[in-house]
Amino acid sequence: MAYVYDTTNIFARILRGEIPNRTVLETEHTLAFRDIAPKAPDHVLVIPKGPYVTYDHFCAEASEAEIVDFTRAVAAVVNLIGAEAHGAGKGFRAITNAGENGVQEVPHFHLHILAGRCIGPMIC
Ligand code: DGP
Repeated sequence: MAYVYDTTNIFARILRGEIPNRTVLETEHTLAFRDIAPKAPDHVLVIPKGPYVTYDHFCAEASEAEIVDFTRAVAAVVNLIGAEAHGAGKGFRAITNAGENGVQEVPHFHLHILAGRCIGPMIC
């Protein structure tokens, strides 16, 4: 599958420093920041710094270093928001929307981390 990355998307602009964000964590290959329209007390978006459109694009084309960095960053974010705000061990939901049927708004792969309250059985 050919993935076409739009360098004007809002997260690309955040990564270039053109738009401010509330950073939770930054590593060599990954940035985590608070969602502008939170759906839970803690709603963090974790994104790779590389130009990947969707989760499957990231899995197919990112380097092992990027994938490991991203995965560990997710765990670090979960720890950070759990410890800081709501007590560790309460749990969270991780969601990624991909493409038209996934109703993806921003075409740069991102994982939503939602925590701080019971999210319910499903989000759609
Ligand atoms: P999705 O539907 O999965 O593509 O969700 C995109 C999310 O991005 C949505 O929850 C709102 C968030 N978002 C959109 N624009 C901005 C922005 O400029 N800053 C931040 N922090 N979040 C944004």
